[in-house]
Amino acid sequence: MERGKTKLLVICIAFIHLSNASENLSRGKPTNMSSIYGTWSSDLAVDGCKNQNVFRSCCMHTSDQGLLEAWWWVDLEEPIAVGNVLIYYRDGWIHRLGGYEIILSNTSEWAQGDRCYIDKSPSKCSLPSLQNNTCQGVAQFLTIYVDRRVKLRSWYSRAAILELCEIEVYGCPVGYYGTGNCNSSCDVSCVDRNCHPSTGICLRCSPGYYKDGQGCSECKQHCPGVCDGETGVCAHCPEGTFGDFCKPCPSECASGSCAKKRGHCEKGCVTGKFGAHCNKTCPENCRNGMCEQTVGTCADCKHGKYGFTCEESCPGCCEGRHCLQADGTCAEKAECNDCSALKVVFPVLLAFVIVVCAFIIIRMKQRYTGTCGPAKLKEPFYADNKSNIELEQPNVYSNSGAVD
Ligand SMILES: *[C@@H]1O[C@H](CO)[C@@H](O)[C@H](O)[C@H]1NC(C)=O
Ligand SMILES: *[C@@H]1O[C@H](CO)[C@@H](O)[C@H](O)[C@H]1NC(C)=O
Ligand SMILES: *[C@@H]1O[C@H](CO)[C@@H](O)[C@H](O)[C@H]1NC(C)=O
Ligand SMILES: *[C@@H]1O[C@H](CO)[C@@H](O)[C@H](O)[C@H]1NC(C)=O
Ligand SMILES: *[C@@H]1O[C@H](CO)[C@@H](O)[C@H](O)[C@H]1NC(C)=O
Ligand SMILES: CC(=O)N[C@H]1CO[C@H](CO)[C@@H](O)[C@@H]1O
Repeated sequence: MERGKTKLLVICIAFIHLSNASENLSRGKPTNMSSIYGTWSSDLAVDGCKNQNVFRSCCMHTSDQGLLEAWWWVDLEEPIAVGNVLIYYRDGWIHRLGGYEIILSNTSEWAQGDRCYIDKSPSKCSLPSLQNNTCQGVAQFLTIYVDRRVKLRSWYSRAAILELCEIEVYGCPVGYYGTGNCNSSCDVSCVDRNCHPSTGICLRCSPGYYKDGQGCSECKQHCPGVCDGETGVCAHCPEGTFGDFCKPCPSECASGSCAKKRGHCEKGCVTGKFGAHCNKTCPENCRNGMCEQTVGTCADCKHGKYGFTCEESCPGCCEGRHCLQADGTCAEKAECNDCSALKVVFPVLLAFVIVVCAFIIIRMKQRYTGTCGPAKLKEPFYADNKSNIELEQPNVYSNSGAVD
């Protein structure tokens, strides 16, 4: 409840600021300081009078009694995203400001606050009486502090004394930005809606977002809610993703998982693919499309092919058959010869046999014409004789009973 009310109040105040945006955020705000000299009170540093002559009653002044610390603060009355601070110092007395610090805090206990600026000017001449310093952070109190407990440089005053004529704090109420006009809203992706008062860049990004140029971007798709606010690097990538931003593993990795860092496929590739990222295709003649992952040599070749990548055809007789992958020699030599016998020798042989048979048949036919076959074989004597003599012989011998 209390928190909600405060928020509402902040929004209302912010709205007032929108309508008076050109006003310095420190002007007329409550102030305090460590000690006072004469009538030069702390409020004179936010009265809008920038005259740097201390006798014009435009500057505050702390005690001149040789104190070793001096401070002055302004209460901005709400958390302000501070951008820069203008300091108008008393002319001619800048050695008293040397080595000063600007401190941002949320309470008047400024010593525990953040030092947003520390002067390190090497000489009096390098510290002009009008200072314009970048001082970034969210705070309600802004303190100027001089410490002479240790005198760091010879040109510094011995005692700590502050004579601020005007302090202008530039910034915007938390949640708004705009140059000299806080009329733009900081993005929701900024932590607590805090952004740089003039650029609108998030001071920090909300959980689930990271700094991305001017704004904050959502953590990458596969890195749900847990990335580094500055770099966007994922704290933890889920299985199946890799790299700083949890990119999906290559789809060709076996079992869809890959090395967390660089995304190479540790568990091999899906069939037909090879390479560290499994994005290369195995040679087409690998048996079953499978090849070795690093260089893509085939584990085995399709029938009729050989070589590391199975580009070569098995020679001659082995075509369409298996030959050794290493050198192409036929794996089944005998079968290979049979194959050639059948293909070449058999038809020739067949033709030859046919021709011979035909010849014999013709010859035999010629011999049998008008004879009584069997007798002829029993009469070797007459083999040399003329056929008409032979023709008459069988009758003679068969009649005599010499046959059998
Ligand atoms: C202002 O500072 C003085 C010490 O210099 C302190 O005693 C006093 O309480 C402070 N006032 C406020 C309102 O903080
Ligand atoms: C003041 O409080 C805000 C939150 O309201 C916080 O963001 C900021 O860091 C604080 N500033 C300092 C100087 O502690
Ligand atoms: C102070 O510096 C800021 C940037 O740091 C700049 O925008 C602004 O104009 C300067 N103001 C003066 C009066 O020089
Ligand atoms: C903010 O004010 C400036 C100048 O007054 C104007 O140009 C700009 O459009 C305003 N932006 C918004 C968001 O109102
Ligand atoms: C395979 O992927 C790697 C890493 O993404 C890439 O460098 C390479 O060029 C890709 N190769 C092919 C053939 O696509
Ligand atoms: C940006 C802005 O509003 N600046 C004003 C701060 O206050 C002084 C007067 O003290 C004006 O002169 C500036 O213009």
